[in-house]
Amino acid sequence: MANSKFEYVKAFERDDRILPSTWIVVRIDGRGFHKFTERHGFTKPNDARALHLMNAVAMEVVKDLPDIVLSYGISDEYSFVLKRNTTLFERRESKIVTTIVSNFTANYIYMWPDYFPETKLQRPLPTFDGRAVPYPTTHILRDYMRWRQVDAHINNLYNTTFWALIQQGGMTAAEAEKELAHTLSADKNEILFSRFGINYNKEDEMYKKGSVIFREFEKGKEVDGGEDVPDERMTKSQLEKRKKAYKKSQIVVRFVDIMNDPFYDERPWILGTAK
Ligand code: DGT
Ligand code: MG
Ligand code: MG
Ligand code: MG
Ligand code: MG
Repeated sequence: MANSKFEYVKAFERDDRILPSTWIVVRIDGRGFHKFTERHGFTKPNDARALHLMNAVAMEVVKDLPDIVLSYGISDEYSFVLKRNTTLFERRESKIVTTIVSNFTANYIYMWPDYFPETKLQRPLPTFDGRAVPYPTTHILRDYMRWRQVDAHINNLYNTTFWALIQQGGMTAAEAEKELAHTLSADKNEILFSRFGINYNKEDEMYKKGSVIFREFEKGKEVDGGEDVPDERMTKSQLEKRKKAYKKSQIVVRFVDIMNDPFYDERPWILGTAK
């Protein structure tokens, strides 16, 4: 950039680099999706097309930013975990968040017709907000993931029961809400089973667990995404090796438990081995 007497305006910019060696979670969330889903005729409580679209979009984001080691999606939101030692955009918060948000939004609109061939997108077009939160320990990051998955479970059990009462039980929304006030999980399971013959355990795993995106490697060719050394401290050949391994790895979406150890123990390349 050429020097000019106007350069001084740069001094007004804020340094927003995120603390080094912390896990960075970027969570994006659809803006006003209550309305958006109504207007576009989403099925209730879950629209499989919409969730598969969210997953396909998140996959594109992960392909674009290989430092994302783990992602988790429910409803109109997605969380992206960047590896602890990422140096992406010098860890500048606004650059990381805006890049992910605009990539996600652009892909959502681009891929919409593949998932909703019969529904033309209407204005206001879907947009997403985003935030980045640094987590200093793997333990806290794991609790963040648990928080989102517990939320998915609680909401889905509630919504499944709520809509069964309305769609199959003929209740109004107000009646269903009243029926469910002060009920526990066991009560909702019971309502579903005894009144509607629905065994909640047999509901779609994607609805119950949410969607988890991560890398699978060929056996023996795993590349650590969590606890590895910063890129600056890796040799050229190490970087080259990782690039090759990443190219050969498979980005997958699974509907699995991320509350407990097995998911992470079986895949130490995601977060490393610390707990
Ligand atoms: P916000 O995020 O503050 O701009 O406002 P909303 O309206 O996006 O609220 P939020 O994000 O708390 O809740 C997501 C909304 O999207 C909620 O009203 C339910 C709706 N939604 C998400 N997934 C589905 C779906 O698969 N089917 C239907 N029918 N609605 C869905
Ligand atoms: Mg909200
Ligand atoms: Mg929203
Ligand atoms: Mg939401
Ligand atoms: Mg530029």
